[in-house]
Amino acid sequence: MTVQFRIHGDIAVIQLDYPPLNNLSLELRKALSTCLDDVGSNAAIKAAIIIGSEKVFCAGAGESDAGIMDAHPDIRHLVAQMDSAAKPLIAAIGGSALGGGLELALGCHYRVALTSSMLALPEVTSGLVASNGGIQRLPRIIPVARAAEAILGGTPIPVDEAAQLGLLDEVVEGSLLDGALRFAARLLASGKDTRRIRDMTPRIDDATAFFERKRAELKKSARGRVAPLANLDCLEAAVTKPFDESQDYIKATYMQLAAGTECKALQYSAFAVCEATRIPDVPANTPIREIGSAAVIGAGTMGGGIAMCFANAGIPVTVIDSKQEAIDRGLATITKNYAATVTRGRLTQTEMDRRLRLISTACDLSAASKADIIVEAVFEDMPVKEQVFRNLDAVAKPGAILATNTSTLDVDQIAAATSRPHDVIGAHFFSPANVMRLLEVIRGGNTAKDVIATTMALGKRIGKVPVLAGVCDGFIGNRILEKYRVQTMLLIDEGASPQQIDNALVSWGLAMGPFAMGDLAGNDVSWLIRKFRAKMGRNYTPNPLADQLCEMGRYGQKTGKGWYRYESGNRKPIPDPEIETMIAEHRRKLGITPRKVTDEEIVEHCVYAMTNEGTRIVEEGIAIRASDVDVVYVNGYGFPATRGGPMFYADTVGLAKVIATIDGYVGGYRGDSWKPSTWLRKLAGEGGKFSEGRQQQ
Ligand code: ZOZ
Ligand code: NAD
Repeated sequence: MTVQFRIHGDIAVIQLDYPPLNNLSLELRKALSTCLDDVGSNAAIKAAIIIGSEKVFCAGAGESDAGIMDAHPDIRHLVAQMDSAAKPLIAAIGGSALGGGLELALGCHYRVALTSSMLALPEVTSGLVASNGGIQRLPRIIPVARAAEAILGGTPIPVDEAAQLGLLDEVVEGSLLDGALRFAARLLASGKDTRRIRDMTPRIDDATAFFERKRAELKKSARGRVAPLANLDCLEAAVTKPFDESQDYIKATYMQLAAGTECKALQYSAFAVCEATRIPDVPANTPIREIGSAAVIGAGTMGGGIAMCFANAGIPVTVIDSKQEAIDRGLATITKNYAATVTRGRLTQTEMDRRLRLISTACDLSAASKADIIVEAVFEDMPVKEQVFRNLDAVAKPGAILATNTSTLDVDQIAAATSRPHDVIGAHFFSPANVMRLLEVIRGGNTAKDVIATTMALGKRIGKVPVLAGVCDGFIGNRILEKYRVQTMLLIDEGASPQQIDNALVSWGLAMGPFAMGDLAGNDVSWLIRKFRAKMGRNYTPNPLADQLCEMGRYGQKTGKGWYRYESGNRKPIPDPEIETMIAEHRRKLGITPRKVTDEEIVEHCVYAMTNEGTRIVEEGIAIRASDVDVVYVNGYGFPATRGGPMFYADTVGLAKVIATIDGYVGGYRGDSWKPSTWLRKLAGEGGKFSEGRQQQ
């Protein structure tokens, strides 16, 4: 069944019944169109209600096959049929009315909704535009400026506001159907008739000035994205041109966007996240351990954020640190972060209090004895971690998962400090741990399969995107980061500044440049890693500037100074002349006369360094597939999903061009820092793509 048709007195009820999301499949569209014809031809029916379930009205197209989407009646024609119906149509919205779902509701003459409903045109977030009348009707029923905000951000319009703006005619309490029937009866009694949004006039004072201003704003903020500007162009056409005239332009723009790289990259990114949970030797039916409580060791930058992840998911967590002042500071930071979210209106005070109640603290490791999972987040120092795991082995209950948040260290060596290496795993969170979606799960040589399955499942439960990696120095993410940061330091040698590098990468689409990111994560963490590598004589690349920075106590945001300086209570990086002097002195010592480095070469050096190392990581089996590298970078390091990730991006550039560019670097300044990947060269020679093979053969 796709649609149910009932008659209540003189009101027809057309119920979308196509679980789980009432997507606008061809079958549903045909059935709905037939019901609309029946309403029109039955003289006893005076009005009709279109309703879904109380959880979902309709979540849009849900189909990307152009052939099926274009088959008659396509969504646009179905909405037009509704719009031109001779009897009042009322959309009764429960739950989500997203994309095509909201477009369907906008094709009705009236709309009522439950308070729990979600109304949005999120197409821009998929690199698309709402081409079935949504972008034309929304700015006719609510003010253009507010419609622009909702369309360009793809964000929901809260129900209360929707009612106030006229997008909803009534907010229903209790049963949605009863409320809609009452509304329809009142409507008929009042003698009101159909009311077509397409005939309304968009509300805006000076359209030319508005769109000019918006375009200038977007050019700055879109950071290489195509869809936001395309949406703005369509919105302008929708507002300034007659309804039918703008329709063809919007449809053509949709087709262009759907065929474009940005939309494909976003589709790929979503697919890659699902793919990452497929582990060949750990099938989906692997039993998992029950996780009812957690402990986190270390109340520093990461420990606090990790504790928030557990509390946010309703899992009680004990934070343990050897120092009471570290606990006090950690708890204060957690409270401050929650309070900021409350202030922004994204969390209620009650929910904040509930989450804080789930977090307890202790100074003694024995407080972890009842936890089902213990995540260690102490200093990045092997002897310290080994000691913590030795102690945990003595106190943790049998079957508890012992996880380390190490950034780079050998998980097998840490596991060897315990009598239960099969229970030990890496659970690598990313800074800020409460915000970044990635959870890099590191499988040791002895890690039990149920421990892997449980940690991957727990990752999903706490709202993360889990990706499995093997043991090596830095795993997937930081091993690539190391190579990328080497390039940034060489670009500094040559003449670039930290802010030029950060700005170039942010303008290209990264959420944050590498220097601001170092300040966020703590430059002291990498310093500890360098010292350890130097001591072990393994994987050590000198970084005199970063060492000097740490010797000056410039650890980053946590000390108010790093590559930038920070004003109290503000995370905005401010360039600091002290750093310019330090860099100038460094170049003088190297005997380098600075040259002009272009933004293009900054982006190319950095991104190709990621691709090149990502390739090796797949070749060595540290990552299961190339798309896992992309998932790590998009969800853990702010790489733009609109470019897919460093591997997908290389595909879009063309692998032959990428390897030729890298070969060119080998002959340039510190060319010895590049080791062009043999797999990349082979694949380029074969005319292949990472996103076709995905898995290393
Ligand atoms: O700028 C966004 C971003 O995604 N930046 C990239 C961050 C990144 O790359 N992280 C990875 C660091 S590397 C790492 O973690 C691995 C590691 O092992 C490092 C170890 C050393 C390396 C060894 C090398 C060999 C970001 C999400 C940060 C901010 O987003 P927006 O620009 O959209 O800003 P807002 O203001 O809208 O923030 C969104 C929410 O995030 C909260 N937030 C921001 N900064 C925070 C923070 N929370 C806690 N701590 C911070 N520092 C902010 O409050 C807001 O929260 P809600 O709840 O109000 O939404
Ligand atoms: P941090 O210096 O901010 O915090 C470490 C905390 O551990 C301190 O509060 C310290 O008092 C406590 N501690 C030290 N030894 C302890 C012990 N024996 N018992 C109990 N507590 C102890 O460090 P951080 O940045 O939170 O990093 C912690 C771990 O997470 C490191 O392994 C680091 O590599 C990793 N990591 C860091 C980041 C980042 O961005 N900072 C990201 C991912 C992973």
